[in-house]
Amino acid sequence: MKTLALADEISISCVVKSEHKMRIACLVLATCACVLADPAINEIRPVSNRPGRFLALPNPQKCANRPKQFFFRGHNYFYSGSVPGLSGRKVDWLDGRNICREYCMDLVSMETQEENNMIFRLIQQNDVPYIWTSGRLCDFKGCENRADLEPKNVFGWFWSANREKVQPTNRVPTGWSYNPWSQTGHKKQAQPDNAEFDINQTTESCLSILNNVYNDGIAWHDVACYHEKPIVCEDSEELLNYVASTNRGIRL
Ligand SMILES: [Ca+2]
Ligand SMILES: [Ca+2]
Repeated sequence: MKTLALADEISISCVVKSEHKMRIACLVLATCACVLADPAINEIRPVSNRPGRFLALPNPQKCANRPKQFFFRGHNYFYSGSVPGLSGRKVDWLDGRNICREYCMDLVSMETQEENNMIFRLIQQNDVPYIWTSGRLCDFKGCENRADLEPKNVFGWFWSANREKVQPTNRVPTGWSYNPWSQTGHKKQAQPDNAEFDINQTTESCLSILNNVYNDGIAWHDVACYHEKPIVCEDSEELLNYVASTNRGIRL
């Protein structure tokens, strides 16, 4: 079974960048999904021993007291390795999202080169081997018959945190001066290369930043989602707004 959380499935039709009405509709749908809190999930794992996993709801108390390690363009961020109680923890991609979501955050999304440079610097300065980001391949239910997502390895990536498309993987993104995807990896090919599929038929559906694992510096790689890594969380406006609107007077 290759399905993802309902919140992602519902909103995948919303993977369009700046259609205002569409985005409003997506926000409403995503919020409903949060409120209903029953998105069934079966994660892609070679051996599935954790069926029926869910997307976590935000915890108002944790949102109000979330770690605010650094601040950029209106969002707070933290690296799990710097947070007491989380340092030393490595988690798979969905657990990573859920740790962040309880704090009204989500895994980090690098929509601009400036934000990406900041995250690369954090990784370099803290000597972090790798992290999860919210990047996800649209390869689950709801992604079929979408000509705009083909071929998937070029046009099929999006940021789960806000459902914005990741720019095409095979060129320098518009507004950037370099391609953040590594030009090498396990198969000595440019990323994303879906290399693990050849080994055990597990798709590399999640976006990780690796620190020089292939002697390639700090760069983006597609990686199978079951691998366990530290995380960087970034404020989720959607979850913060939801908690603010349902908890009168809360200071976030
Ligand atoms: Ca971001
Ligand atoms: Ca790869």
